[in-house]
Amino acid sequence: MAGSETTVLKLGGSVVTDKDRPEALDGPALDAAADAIAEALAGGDVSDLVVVHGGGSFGHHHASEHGVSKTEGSGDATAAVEIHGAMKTLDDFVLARLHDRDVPAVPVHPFSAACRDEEADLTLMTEQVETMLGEGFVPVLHGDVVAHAGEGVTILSGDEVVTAVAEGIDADRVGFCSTVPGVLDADDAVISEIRSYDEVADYLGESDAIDVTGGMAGKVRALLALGAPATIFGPDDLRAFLAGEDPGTRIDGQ
Ligand code: IP8
Repeated sequence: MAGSETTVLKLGGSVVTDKDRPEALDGPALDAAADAIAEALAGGDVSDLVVVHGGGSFGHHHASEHGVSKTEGSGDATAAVEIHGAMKTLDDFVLARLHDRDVPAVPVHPFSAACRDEEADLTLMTEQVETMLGEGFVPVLHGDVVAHAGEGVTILSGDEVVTAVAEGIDADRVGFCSTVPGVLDADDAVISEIRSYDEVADYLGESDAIDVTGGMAGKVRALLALGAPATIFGPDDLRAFLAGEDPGTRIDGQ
């Protein structure tokens, strides 16, 4: 039993959608994730839970059609609404599968709750997320478009949402359910723990540039800077993570 621990869980877009077909859900994978979440909540393994999902074949498809990325913006309102709309469609599927299992999930759309300044620094409002948790809801956020000073809108990845919401609500645990079982070493074995970037620079590369591709190097750097331990694991380990275990790779820079 986790008491009043707050957990932020990211469901990777590649886990819950079929990335090869535009706007295609991976129904069985989403069902399996929703089952694990519902059981963990019902069994008291997690208490305060925030879910964040990525874009998969919904957001990314429309983002590339409109030439919008984390750094390349667009001032076209139609582009912004189409990308955001695709993410809301995916979000509706995620909410519906959670509701089917009596999970009290409610949507939080980052487009209306976040912005980037001219240095691309992100501000995400989280008071509403805390109030929702206090009322017993499971807030569900997602990657989205975000108003970006000087750029119109740019893409806000689900990973950035996870980091910002975890910091904003002072989360105790952060989990990334991804298509890989963790951070892999040169022999493709899962590295069980990372406490500094130096330990993995040989596998992930030395570059300290901002990672615009959503690759593992940028993710590990961001998670080392987070005030809470984070775990990266594959879909088969979601139950174990929610039960309080650290499957896959635990990243703790504190
Ligand atoms: O899949 C991207 O989120 P991610 C969201 O977490 C959009 O990178 C709108 C493409």
